[in-house]
Amino acid sequence: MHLRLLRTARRLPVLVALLITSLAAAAGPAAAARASTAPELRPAAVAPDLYLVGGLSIADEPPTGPPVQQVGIRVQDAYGNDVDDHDTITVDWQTIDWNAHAPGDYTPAGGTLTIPDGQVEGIIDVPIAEDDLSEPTEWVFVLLSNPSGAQLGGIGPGLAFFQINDDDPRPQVSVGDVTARSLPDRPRIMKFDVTLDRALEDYALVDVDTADGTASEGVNYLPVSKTVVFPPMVTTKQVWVWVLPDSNGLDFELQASNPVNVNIGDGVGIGYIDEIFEM
Ligand SMILES: [Ca+2]
Ligand SMILES: [Ca+2]
Ligand SMILES: [Ca+2]
Repeated sequence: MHLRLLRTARRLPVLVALLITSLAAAAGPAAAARASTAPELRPAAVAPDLYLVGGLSIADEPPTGPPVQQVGIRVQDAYGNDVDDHDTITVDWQTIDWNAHAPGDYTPAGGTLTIPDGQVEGIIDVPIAEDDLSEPTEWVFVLLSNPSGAQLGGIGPGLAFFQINDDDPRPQVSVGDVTARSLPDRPRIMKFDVTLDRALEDYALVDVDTADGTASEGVNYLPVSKTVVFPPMVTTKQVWVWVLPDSNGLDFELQASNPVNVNIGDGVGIGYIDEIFEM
């Protein structure tokens, strides 16, 4: 083991010298070609460096049917200029979920894209799905691979992506009413349902605060002030309020405010502290 290390160490200067020699050899003709101004000395068969560049395209979730989103892949030189004079270019492609998910948001797709001579752009078609779900803005990657006639460029490199804008309304958040009697000897809990009228594929927030009606905070109930968090696809959360003894016949409110990602529907729940019969 030590002998092998020693031998490698002794060869290092030789290896470095070989590397420098080969780099110099590789750079030599190119440097000479750049330095020369005589056209006849330029290598005639050297094609310009071409790159396949995918950008961001934007799709709208359609109201009906599964229309197709077109993702453009452009042929550009090293300076970002479009190039249409090139040999036939081919590249494989494949869709990949980012925060959009196939097949609910789009139809997964893949294939080989061909960009003929004379065209500066090739188009990839991806079907977009329709749903009734309220969603955040979502993105899908299109991963390029195995290019022929050009290199992978742009972000990634070799990545394009497209955005899907949702077309479904935001949920409405409501606070339900609660009726319960207070107990003579101890506090009891009133459970308010805070609900979304439709599912949301995103987080939703809303503040809730108690407010006096005929009942007074600290005397008939303990005040609550908090933020209710709905994780994605959760439509019901409960807020508990402690009602103090001997408060029957009075009422207070639980009020919603400051919604995030939702709108407020019936934003006031009434807490009726009443003499109802309980099983
Ligand atoms: Ca989605
Ligand atoms: Ca929709
Ligand atoms: Ca939707």
